Amino acid sequence: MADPAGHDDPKQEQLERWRVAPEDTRLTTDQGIQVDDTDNSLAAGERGPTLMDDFHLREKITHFDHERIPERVVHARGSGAYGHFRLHESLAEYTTAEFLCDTSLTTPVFVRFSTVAGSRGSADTVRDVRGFATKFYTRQGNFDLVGNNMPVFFIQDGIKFPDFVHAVKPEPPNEIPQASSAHDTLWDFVQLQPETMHMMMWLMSDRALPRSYAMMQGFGVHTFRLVNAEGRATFVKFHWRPVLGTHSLAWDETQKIAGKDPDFNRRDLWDRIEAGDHPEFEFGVQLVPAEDEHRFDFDLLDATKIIPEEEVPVRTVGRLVLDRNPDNFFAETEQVAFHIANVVPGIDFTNDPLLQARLFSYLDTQLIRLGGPNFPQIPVNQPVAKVRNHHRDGYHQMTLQQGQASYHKNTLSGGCPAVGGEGSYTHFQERVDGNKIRKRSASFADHYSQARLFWNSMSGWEREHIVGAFRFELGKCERKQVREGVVAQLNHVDHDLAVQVAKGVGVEPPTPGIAEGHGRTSPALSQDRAPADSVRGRKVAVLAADGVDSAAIAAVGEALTEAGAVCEILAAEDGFVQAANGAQVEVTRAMPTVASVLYDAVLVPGGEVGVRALAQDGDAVHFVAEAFVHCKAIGALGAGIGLLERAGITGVRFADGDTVSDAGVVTAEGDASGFTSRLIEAIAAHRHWTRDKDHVPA
Ligand code: HDE
Repeated sequence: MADPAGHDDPKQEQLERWRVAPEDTRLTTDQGIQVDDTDNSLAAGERGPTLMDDFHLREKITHFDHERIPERVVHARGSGAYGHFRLHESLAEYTTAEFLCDTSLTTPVFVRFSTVAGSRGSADTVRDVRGFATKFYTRQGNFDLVGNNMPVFFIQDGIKFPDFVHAVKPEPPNEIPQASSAHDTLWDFVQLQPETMHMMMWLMSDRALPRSYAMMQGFGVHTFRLVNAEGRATFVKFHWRPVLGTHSLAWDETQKIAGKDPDFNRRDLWDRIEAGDHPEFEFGVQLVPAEDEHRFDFDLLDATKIIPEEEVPVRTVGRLVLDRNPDNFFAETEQVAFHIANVVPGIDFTNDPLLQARLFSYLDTQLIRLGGPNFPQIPVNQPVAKVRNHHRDGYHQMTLQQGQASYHKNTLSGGCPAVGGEGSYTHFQERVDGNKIRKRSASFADHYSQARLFWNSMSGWEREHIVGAFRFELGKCERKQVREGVVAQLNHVDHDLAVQVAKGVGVEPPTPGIAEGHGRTSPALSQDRAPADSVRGRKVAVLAADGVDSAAIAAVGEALTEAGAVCEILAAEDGFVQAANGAQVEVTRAMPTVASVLYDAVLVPGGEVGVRALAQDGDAVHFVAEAFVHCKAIGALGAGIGLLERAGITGVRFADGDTVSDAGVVTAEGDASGFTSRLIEAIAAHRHWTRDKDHVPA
């Protein structure tokens, strides 16, 4: 089977034998017996009792009763897709992992994106870390890169993970709040565990609110090792970079989306792939020679630290394309089992104590979640490499192992499966020597320098968003001492930040002088620098009513669609609107079924009569005002400008003859020449965060 780019795809070939289509089939029991009636139970007479003989009823109900499995203890809410990884620069100098050496290979992958704290049915757009887990089905076996969209973590040692997760999850007495970190237990944990501070800066930043799974970075977080043919090891950090840039939603918007469309990111991923607008990510590595292990002012084994890109550049060596939606959510996305210990020859671990605990946890958790040791046989989990071993039996064993010998060594099966040979995994021979102690290394002690580096590297609007997030979250904490404790911690990061947060949450501003300003920045950390040159997959709402200028819709709409955007025509009611020239314009969606928060941009075409109708429609006025407040691109043509004025977006018409009245607001009175390209540019910029929007109620 070939992928959309025409390459052979051994994983899809393997999955093909498990796929079952409903066409031309008849309903049967699990035993293959054809069923004559599945709507009425077998009963003794029309009003009589149901009979035990009804094996179909019993089987149907029993299977239904057992449909649910435990959700993941963290990362329960997720969405997956298949895709392909292609290498364009060989890393053979550093590793023997074939898929990182041979640039002619295409490696099939399955990726699952997720939120962390919420339950399976929680909303996508909550403030949270996002999981970015990739299973590479390599010819040497499965390699799982189980990462996040933030490059650091809350804790340094895995033994704190249950404590941290208990603190962030809903509180025990009442299971409130769902999928939210804005509550006392999390922030109580934070105030007492200063190693969380760097990650909390990321979590309070816009990184926690991705616009799309196709617009967020991914990080392996830990330092891993690459090992080459000579046995030489190089430290490595893994990176994913979205080709569309790293872009985020506005906080107010995410909260509204959570109600309007809780599946927002899931739907976006699905729709992009269905539309052929395949999410793409560049794969990069930061390489650190073994002899440089102690070169940094932090410890490479400390997962609360990044290696600033300015110190060790990210080398881009490959690309991931997601191009196929799963056939069945449960069978694939729910049953996929990632495990950080799934590595191929040439990739090895380090002694990062967070990573070490993960090496235990993932296999252990799958045993309860997927009900026994044979989950690697579930189709989505099967490697494309051959599996041969002496593992036997257990629940749901699918393999018909032949032969008498299920032990090594044996003569009865000719000594097979044999051990070793070319391509066998050998562990890196690290020398380890030490006393058994429970003690955090002194090299892990600095919890504030990189939190400060992050803050220093933010642009003005990013800082505003961070302060707003801290104020929101701490403002939800009932206990004043928790708020005070966190402000005290923030004062170690940056005094100005601490004061701004303190003011918002009714806490006495701390005294200056605790934080040692190192003045360093890492420009790569700011989203202000994200590529913003494409409208691929951007959703544009075109507001229409009877009397609309249909020619403008056609001309601008066509240009936007050609550039890769998705235009939807919204009107008060579904069906058609009658254009000014008498033409019928088909409505994509009725306005009451959607909301401006579900779009990236708004276009108000001209047409005097149509615009007058929109100006009297509260939904339409609110639509534009809200898009303005969320800093989205807004285009208005001719009479359409009137709707912007009605919405309270001031200074539009009379901006000293200039047609652009505000960042990202694009207008044209008569001749629309240049309008479309300016609008496209404004949409590609993603958001106009510096816009003065406080005067617009929405
Ligand atoms: Fe996980 N994590 N984790 N984690 N994690 C799980 O495994 C765990 C950590 C991450 O889409 C669980 O199958 C421990 C860091 C992702 O299926 C569980 C520790 C990072 C996913 C588990 C960590 C992650 C998980 C729950 C601290 C980023 C979702 C269900 C020692 C590098 C994978 C499951 C998917 C899932 C344990 C810390 C990422 C319980 C003990 C750091 C993306 O095994």
